[in-house]
Amino acid sequence: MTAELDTVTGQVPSPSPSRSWLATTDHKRIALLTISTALLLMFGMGALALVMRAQLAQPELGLVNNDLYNQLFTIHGSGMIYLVITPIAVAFGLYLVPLQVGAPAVAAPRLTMLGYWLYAGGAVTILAGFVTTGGAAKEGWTAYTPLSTARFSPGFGTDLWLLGTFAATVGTMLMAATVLWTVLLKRTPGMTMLRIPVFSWSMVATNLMVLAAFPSLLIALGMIAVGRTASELFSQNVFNIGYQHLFWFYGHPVVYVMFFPFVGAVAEVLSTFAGRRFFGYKATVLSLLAFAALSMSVWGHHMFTTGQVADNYYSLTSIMLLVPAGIEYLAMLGTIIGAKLRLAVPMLFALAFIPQFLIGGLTGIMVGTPVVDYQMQDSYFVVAHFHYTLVAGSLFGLFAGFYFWFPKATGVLLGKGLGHAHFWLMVAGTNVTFLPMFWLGVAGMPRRVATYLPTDGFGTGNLIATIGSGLLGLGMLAFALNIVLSLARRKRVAPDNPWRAHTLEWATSSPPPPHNFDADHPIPPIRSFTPMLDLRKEGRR
Ligand code: HEM
Ligand SMILES: [Cu+2]
Repeated sequence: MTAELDTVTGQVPSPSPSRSWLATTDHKRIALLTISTALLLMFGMGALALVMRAQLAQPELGLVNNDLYNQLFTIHGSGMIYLVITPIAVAFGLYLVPLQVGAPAVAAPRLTMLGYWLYAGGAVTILAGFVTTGGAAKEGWTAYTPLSTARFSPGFGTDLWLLGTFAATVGTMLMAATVLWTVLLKRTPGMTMLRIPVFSWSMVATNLMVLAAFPSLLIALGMIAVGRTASELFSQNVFNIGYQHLFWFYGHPVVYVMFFPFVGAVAEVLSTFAGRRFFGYKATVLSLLAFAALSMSVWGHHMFTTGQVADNYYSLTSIMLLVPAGIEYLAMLGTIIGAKLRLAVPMLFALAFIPQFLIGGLTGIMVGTPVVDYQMQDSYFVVAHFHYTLVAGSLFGLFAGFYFWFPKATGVLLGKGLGHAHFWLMVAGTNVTFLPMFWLGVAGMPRRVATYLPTDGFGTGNLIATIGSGLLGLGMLAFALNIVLSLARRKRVAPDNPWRAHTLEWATSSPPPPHNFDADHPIPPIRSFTPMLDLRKEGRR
């Protein structure tokens, strides 16, 4: 945008504050808009989960009816995936990658901004379903056919959901593409590919998966749209199975899109608070890329029980994922073992991530084994498994990164007391909510049911889970309060590098100037992936 000189004062007029945010081309502002929108939606989707948990607390409660319950789990699940965790994951990269690789701006900033607007518009479109006469979409986040056809899911809710999910997905893809472009082509001199930080590498792998996998979702959604007008399409089973292939070709990699960036964040936090370089940098980079490639070959494990896929093949590739995952775990452990750890709030979240995410990963290997999966399919065991990966894993990594980079982005540190309250309530809440669900699943409780019978014997486990979700709710309140109070009081003003971290973004001011580095905050010489640590070792900072 060329700013015109004011002929009277000779100064460049600054745009109005709202315009400078809503039509900004600064990657940091676009990212902060995305993260704020997604956090608001996270509270909304979490509130829907609390209603579900209240309904399930005891057998035969009548808080919500079956129809509304179906809307709740559909919008909760699809909202969390399409509108909360995936966009935040990509937006973390949008904020940080240009800073970490020393670029003054993101490549194609207007395309990036369009991405935000498509995403925000998509979110509004999906939620608008709640005010239509038939209610919001109710066929689950997977929208399997023929359930999602006009015959079984009449009403505008599903149409709005299709449109909104499509728009939000295109928006996320635009952001991912411009970040990838930035890393590949806009690095500062000296910043070779093997000197970009682990977090930026995790975003390279993530964005590659976004670009490779998300188009498949767009085609799958398009297929539903066709089927909603030409209903005979899905009377042929080949199209129903075909839909599942297209959906899961997207659906498995997206799970990794929702945790790679947070593994990257945890890696930066662990090495900072251990005061060491990240252990096994090259092995981690290779394993991230191998992991991303392999993730494109396992989708059929979601279709074992259709009897239409080669179980042995998909089981083998799924179990092979243990190799790159194991390398990343060893690298994380190698970074912290024997080091003197500083237990600041970001580090607490990063440390809890390690064992909790392991539970999600190992139970994934269990359901990746056909004999186990035939038994567990569509039970609460699966609900427990994926919430361990998404809540106990991704969300904890997200919070580690959030507390870590909040001072860089805003110039103030988040409060410690509320940070600790948030952390401990999350640890207790997560495990009390989701651990009993493994046993409920083994005992035979199916997922996506609005209630159960007193004779089923599911009452105790569900009551415990509901109490846990109350703790999670309190934890999230502490988090919200912490953000609001820290920003309003601005008591703990952040220096440039409050944690003594190692990577390039800490060389600039907090918050960074519009073009990331300036005369007061020049880019230091880049000789490794830890330029700030190098400066400190040379005694220059
Ligand atoms: C924070 C606390 C959370 C609680 C208490 C919670 C609770 C629930 C409940 C009760 C269900 C319904 C299970 C069923 O009937 O099948 C559900 C489904 C689901 N949740 Fe969560 N959830 C939480 C967070 C998350 C997060 C952060 C994600 C992340 C991406 C997520 C993703 C999903 C998905 C994908 C489904 C499946 C929806 C479907 O069956 O279509 N949840 N959750
Ligand atoms: Cu999968």
